[in-house]
Amino acid sequence: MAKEELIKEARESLLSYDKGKAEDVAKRGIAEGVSPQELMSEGFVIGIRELGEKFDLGEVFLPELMLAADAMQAAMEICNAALPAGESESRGTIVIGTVEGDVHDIGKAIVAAYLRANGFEVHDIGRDAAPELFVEKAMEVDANIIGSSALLTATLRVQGEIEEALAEAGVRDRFKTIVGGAVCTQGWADEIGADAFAKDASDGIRKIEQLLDLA
Ligand code: B1M
Repeated sequence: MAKEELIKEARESLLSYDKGKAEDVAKRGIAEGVSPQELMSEGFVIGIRELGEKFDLGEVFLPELMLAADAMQAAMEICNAALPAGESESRGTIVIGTVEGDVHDIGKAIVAAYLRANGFEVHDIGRDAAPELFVEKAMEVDANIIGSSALLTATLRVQGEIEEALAEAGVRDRFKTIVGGAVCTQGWADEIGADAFAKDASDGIRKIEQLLDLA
């Protein structure tokens, strides 16, 4: 089957909240040589965003969104498992999480998987993570980078609270910070004093490589 057709099917599987179809198309796509990155970024990610727009317009409701998110997660696991293995020697250590009050973790999981595939050691602290947890984990694993994801207007401020928690602990200069998520912008990163903003997973890799002078 043509790549375009598989990518279209991936998108449609989410628009029909069909987990079985999402898993099936992810497996078939990979078996037929479509890159897992392309399947995600051009298929599943577009599908879930289209559904978000429908949710915004009141055309679909929370139960459908939850079913689609479940299907997306299942497909993402298949795609992530097919990403090439990273280099054996770590290129840097990253603590990543979704901020407190926010359960959206699909984008964060994609970024974490891309980072691992690009040779970084990733410590994923999950979702609904308090600012102090980012700081504690970063100190524990002696991270180079702290990355946070926020998808709600109401939780964006927590990314600023991570900056404050780092300053309060007297360790702001020890780590570089990167922020991302649907509501996050370069302007917001500048306002809170984050070191970088990334609009998607590939941009995240680029920005982290720049922050660590690997680019
Ligand atoms: Co919710 N939700 N949701 N949701 N949801 C949004 C975010 C929303 C925009 C939908 C809408 O109204 N159009 C809206 C937020 C509006 C706002 O605040 N501005 C919204 C809302 C309102 C809500 C609830 C409040 C709904 C309710 O309960 N009434 C509720 C909130 C719960 C909470 O968090 N406390 C809620 C719940 C849910 C579900 C549980 C059903 C589900 C999440 C399941 C999960 O993640 N496990 C869900 C979903 C699926 C969405 C949408 C449709 C899709 C999110 C997603 O996965 N996108 C979303 C609409 C949208 O985003 N357009 C929406 C795909 C993902 C790959 O993209 O996460 O942006 P994204 O990640 C990208 C980049 O942003 C970037 O790279 C990623 C890969 O390319 N990136 C980083 C992300 N993090 C990064 C970190 C980095 C670097 C790059 O460095 C560290």
